[in-house]
Amino acid sequence: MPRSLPRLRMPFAPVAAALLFAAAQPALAGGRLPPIPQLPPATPADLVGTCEDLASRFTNLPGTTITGSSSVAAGDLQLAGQPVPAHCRVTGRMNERVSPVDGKTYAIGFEMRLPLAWNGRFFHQGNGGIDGSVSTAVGASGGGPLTHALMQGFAVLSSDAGHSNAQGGPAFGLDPQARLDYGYQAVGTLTPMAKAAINLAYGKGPDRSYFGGCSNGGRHTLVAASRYAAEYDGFLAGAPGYNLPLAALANIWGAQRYATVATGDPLTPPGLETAFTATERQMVASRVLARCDALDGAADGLVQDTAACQRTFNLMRDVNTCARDNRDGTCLTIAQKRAIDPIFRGGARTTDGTRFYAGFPYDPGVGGGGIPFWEFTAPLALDTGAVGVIFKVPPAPEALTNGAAFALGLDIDATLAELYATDATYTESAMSFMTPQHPSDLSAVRDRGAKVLVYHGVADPIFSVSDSETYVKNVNRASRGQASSFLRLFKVPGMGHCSGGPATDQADYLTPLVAWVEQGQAPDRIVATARGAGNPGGVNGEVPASWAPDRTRPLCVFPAVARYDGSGDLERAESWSCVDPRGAR
Ligand SMILES: [Ca+2]
Repeated sequence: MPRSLPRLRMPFAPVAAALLFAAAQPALAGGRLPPIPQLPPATPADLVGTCEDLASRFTNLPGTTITGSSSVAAGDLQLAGQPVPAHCRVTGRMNERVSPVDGKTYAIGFEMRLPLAWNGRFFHQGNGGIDGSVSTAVGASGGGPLTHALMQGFAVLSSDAGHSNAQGGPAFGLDPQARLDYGYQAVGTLTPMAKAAINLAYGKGPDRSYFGGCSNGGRHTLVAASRYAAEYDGFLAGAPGYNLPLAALANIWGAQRYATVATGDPLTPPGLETAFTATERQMVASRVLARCDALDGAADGLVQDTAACQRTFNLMRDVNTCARDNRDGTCLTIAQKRAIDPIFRGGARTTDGTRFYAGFPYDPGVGGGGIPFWEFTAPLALDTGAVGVIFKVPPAPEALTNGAAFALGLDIDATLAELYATDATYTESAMSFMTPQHPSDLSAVRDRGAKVLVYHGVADPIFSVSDSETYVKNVNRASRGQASSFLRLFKVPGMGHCSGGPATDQADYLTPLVAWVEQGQAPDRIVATARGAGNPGGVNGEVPASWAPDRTRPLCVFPAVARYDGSGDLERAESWSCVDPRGAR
């Protein structure tokens, strides 16, 4: 382990973090921090001129080439069967250049969607994966959304973060500047351009500015909260991979463990999946339910009290052990248990036992449909290119052509050090350019009256909800136990990565965030809906048949959990209360 590897960036051990969190509340609750200002609300305005003439009005934006501006009529875009209002679509690119390293041409590609009837707000959309394409600038969040930022009248920006996947996917990582743009600099370049463009389009800049996205988009959001706090008033971070390089390496570490008990060829996703089959995952989910479902007052297929479940469920004890190697789907072998349990309960570790990424809590979502992609395909096909070519110093281009062998043969300890390394070509490490600069310090956000709303699926198999808990605990500790006045985490039981799973995964997070930022109405609970049969946002096939198709549940502010009131319709959020489990003990 090199001396440069900063120990403070390591997630706290869960027990230690819990103690710190518990201790911080009573001891420091009386501490005085400066008052938090209330930001005034945005006021609407109409587009000045026409969509078609925006290109000529945007010609003097620094470093920017506008490639198109056109009208999008009401209804040309649909959302959940509803017409998206009329808006302009402006496309362009910034900072076009030729790389001195790989000779390719790079630029920051973007589109803006500017409503004719504007609500006075800007929404910077962070996209998923390794970026590289300009996703439609609508500002969606929540599973099968029924509304989104564009629908609500925001001016929305989306970008490729400085590279095009058409040029070789993760190969952009060979270019140092493209690494930095992906990490944070594209956001820093685009933000003043977008605000200036909005000013030209409407005759005033945005009254209030928001940043949001899920997965890597959630990472962009928390990085923006760290680096660009002065530019944004609200941050909506879904499943934030704010330790993304560590999470990617942890996923490869997990694949190496699965490979030890695979009966098929572990170099292929189906072969790797033989380590922990769909039948076995669903069996484990049923055992989790048997132990944990009723802890929240109702055996309803959802485990609300994740922490209590981790204390209650024990894979080694609560799942039958197969006699010899007779894997018939009702049991796991001893070898399977020893390989799999540390992925969930322990978290990824170096050979000397140092944990470098969070574990994943047991939840009924372990049987979810998104698990095999993230557990068995991603480590062989996605994490390899990211770790090998975008994050490591020096990069390993062979990861582009032989990803599976690269992953299963990777030296985890050495690679972990390389995530913190620099050299003459790559002068900033991945852990510097990909993550928040000082993850526990949101004082700049707090002191200007901005707010951060995080949501995260409890069964997310790639970015651990436990890592988001650690983020909140550390910010809370650094802000005298008063983080909930500007940072709130809403866990979504059963939900996988950003959506899906046996869960109530459909929610509008943006409206409560705006009410918090602009009206001072802090969200205590957000009602989420299951996407059963007939849901206009798209049906989630993983909603169990035993649930009402439109079941609702409150999502609670961590560490509070939803608890059934003991009477009232079990299917409705109104029958559930958010309870702090620490007070209930
Ligand atoms: Ca339950």
